[in-house]
Amino acid sequence: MSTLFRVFVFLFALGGFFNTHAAKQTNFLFFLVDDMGWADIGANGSKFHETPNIDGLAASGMRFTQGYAACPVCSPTRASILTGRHPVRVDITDWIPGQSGKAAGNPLITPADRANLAHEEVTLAESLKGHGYQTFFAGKWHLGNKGHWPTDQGFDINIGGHHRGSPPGGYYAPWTNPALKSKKKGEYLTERLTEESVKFLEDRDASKPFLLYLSYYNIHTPIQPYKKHIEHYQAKKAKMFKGKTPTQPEHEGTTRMRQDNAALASMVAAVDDSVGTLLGKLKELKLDQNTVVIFFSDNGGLSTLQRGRSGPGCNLPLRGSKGWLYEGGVREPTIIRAPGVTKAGSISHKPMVSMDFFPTMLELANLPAQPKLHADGQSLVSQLKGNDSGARTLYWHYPHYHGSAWKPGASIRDGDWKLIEFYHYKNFELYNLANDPGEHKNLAQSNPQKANELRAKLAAWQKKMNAKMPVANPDYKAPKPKAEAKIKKAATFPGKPSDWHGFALHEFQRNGVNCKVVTPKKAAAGRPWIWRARFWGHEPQTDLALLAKGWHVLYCDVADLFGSPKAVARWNDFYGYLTTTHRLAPKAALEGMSRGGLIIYNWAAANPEKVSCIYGDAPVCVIKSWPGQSRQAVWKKCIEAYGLTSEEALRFKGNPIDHLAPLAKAKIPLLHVVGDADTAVPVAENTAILEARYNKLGGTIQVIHKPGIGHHPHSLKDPKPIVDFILKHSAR
Ligand SMILES: [Ca+2]
Repeated sequence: MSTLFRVFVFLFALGGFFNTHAAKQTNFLFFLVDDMGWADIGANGSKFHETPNIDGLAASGMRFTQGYAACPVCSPTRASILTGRHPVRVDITDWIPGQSGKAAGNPLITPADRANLAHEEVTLAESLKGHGYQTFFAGKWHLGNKGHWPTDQGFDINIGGHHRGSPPGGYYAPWTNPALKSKKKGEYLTERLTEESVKFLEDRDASKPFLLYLSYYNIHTPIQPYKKHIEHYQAKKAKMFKGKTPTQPEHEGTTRMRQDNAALASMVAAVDDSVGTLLGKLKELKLDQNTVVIFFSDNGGLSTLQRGRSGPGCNLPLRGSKGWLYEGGVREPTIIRAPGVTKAGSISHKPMVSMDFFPTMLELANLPAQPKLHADGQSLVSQLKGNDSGARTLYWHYPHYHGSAWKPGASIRDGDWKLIEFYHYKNFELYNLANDPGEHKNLAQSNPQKANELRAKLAAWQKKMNAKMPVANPDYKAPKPKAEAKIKKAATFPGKPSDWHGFALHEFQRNGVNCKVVTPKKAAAGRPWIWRARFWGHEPQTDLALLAKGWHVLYCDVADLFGSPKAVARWNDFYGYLTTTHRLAPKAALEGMSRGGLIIYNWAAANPEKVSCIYGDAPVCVIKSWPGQSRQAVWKKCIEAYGLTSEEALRFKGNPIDHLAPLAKAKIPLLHVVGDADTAVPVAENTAILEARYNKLGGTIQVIHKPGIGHHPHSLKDPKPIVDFILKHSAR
C-alpha cells in the first residue's frame, strides 16, 4: 500500500468512525417546568414576564403554538412524558395522592387510580439507558414514594426528586427535601438544581450520550419571590398596572384576569436564568450541535380557585386554569430545538401532546421505535422538519374534583373542534378553536350534530381505553338552603338608592352591565327573590306584591342577547354574586314577559337546581316565532346573538321548548299567563307546544288564558293568582 493510500484508508476509517459515533451521540436536555401556562413566556406574547433565554431557544428551534399536556394536573402528564402512554393507560389520572376514589361530600364518587408509576412501565430513561445513555434527573418527580423514585425508573442519578409535588420547606434553605440536602442557609432551590445539572455536564463520561432531565419545582406554589428579580417586577407592576387585579367567575370558581403577579414573574425569571445557564454550558462544552433541547410544562397556570379566591397566574387569552380542560389548563409553552432537523425560528401550529416526546426522541437518536411502549404518542420528526399536514384527534380524561373548582369531566379535540363533557353538571360545551381560541362561544346548542359526533367519539375512545368513570354517590345530599339565623351579614347593594313605588331601588353596573335591585323594607326568612328578565317596571303589580311580602326584585340587563349562551353566562355571574355577596336564597323565582321567556327558560335549563318556579307572561318559547322574520332588525340581532344563520335559526333546536327535560327532572312548576288573541307571540306556536311537551315529561304547568286579549296588556289586573303561585313554590 502506498503511503498516500494508507492515509486515505485511515482518514476514511476515521471519518466512518466519527460519523457513526456522532450519530449515536444525540444527547437530550429536557426542561420540564411546573405549572407554567402557555401565556407565561415572552415568545407566546407575555408583556409582563421576561424570558429572553427561553425566547432565544424558541428563536433557534421550533415553537409549537398548540402543544398540549395530557392532563391539566402534574402527575398524569409527568407519567405521559416518561412513558409515551396516556394517563388513562398508566392509570394515573389525578395528581398524587389527589382526591381520587373519594366521595368527599360530592354528588360523584370519582375513580381510584394508582399512587405511583408502576415498575412494569418502561420509561424513556430506561429505554435510553438500554442504549448506553447516562441518565440524570434533577427536581420534581411526583410519581410515587420511596421505591418508585427516579432511580427506580431508569435514572442513574436523582437530585431532589421524590413523592411530593411542591418543594417541601419551600424554595429557600433550610428546606426539607428528602432527596436533596441544602448546602447553606438561604440557598435557592432552582439555582442548586441548575448547579447540579451543570456539574453533571462537566463530570459525565464523555464517551456516552446523555439524557439530562431538569424538572423544575418552579413555578408551583408556594409562590415565593425569587430575591434576585423581585424588585424589578414590583417596579414593573407599579408602572404597568393600576388598581385591583380583575377577576371573573368560572363556574363555581374565580379566575385571575390579569398577568400581574410580581412574585410569580420572578419565579419564571428564575427558570429563564437557569435555561440560559444550561444552554450556555452546552455551547461552552461544544455539545449544542448534537444535543436536542426540549422545553415544556406539565399543566396550565394556576389561575382559578374556590371560595372567592383566585390563583396566582393568568392564562389569557386562553380560558381556564390548571385543573380545567379549557385550553388554559392544558396548552403549554412548547419548544424543541433539534440540530440539523428544526429550522431556526420555525413555528408549528399542528397539535401535539406530551406522549409524543418519547417516540420523537427515539427517532431523533436514530433508535428503533417501540410502539408497544409509547402506544399513545406519535413521533414529531416530520413536524419538526416543517410538515404540519395530517389530522390529529386528542383526548383528555380528568374524572376528578380539583381545588381549582373543576368538577369531573373529559374532553376531545378533533381538528378545530373541541368538546368538554362535565359529568358533575351533566352537560357539555362545544367550541371551535379556529375562530374562538378563548372558548367564549359555546356552540353545543347551535350545532348539536357536531356535539353529538364528538361525544360519541370521546365515549368510544374511553371505552376502548377502559377509562374509569365517576359514579353517582348514593349518600350525597344536596345542601339545604341556609336558615336566616345562620346567614352571615349580607352586603349592602351598591348605588345610591332611589324611590321605586315606595321601595328602595339600587342601580349599578357589574362588569359593564346595568343591574337593578329593589329591596324590601324587611327581608323575609331565607331572603327570597324574583328575577325579572326583561321590560323593567312594566306591569309591576306582581313585583310590588312580592316586595310587600319581603322579597327582593332583581334585574340584570340581557337585552339584545335573546337568551343566548352569552345571556346565560351573564346571568350565571349575577346569580353567583347575589347568592354569595348578598346571601339571597339559593333558588330564584323567574319572571319572563314576552322575549324574556327566552332567557328565563334557557337559564333554568342550564341551572335547574337554582330555580324555585317559573312565571312566563306571553313568553317567547321558540325564537323563530318571535321576534320573527317580520322584524328584520330584531331578527338580525337575535340570530347574531346565537351565532346562527337565518336558515339555521329556523331549524334551531336550542329553544325553551327543546330543553325542558332538566326542568321536569328538577320538578320546577311553571305558570304561563297568555292572551288567546296574541298575534305577536301566538299561543299555538309557543305556550301550547311547551305545555304539551312539559306534561309529556311529567312536569307541572298551569296556564291562565285571557280570552279575547292580545299580546298586551301583560299580567293580570289583580296579580293574586300569580303571587300565590310564586309564594307557594318559593320554599321548594
Ligand atoms: Ca404541575
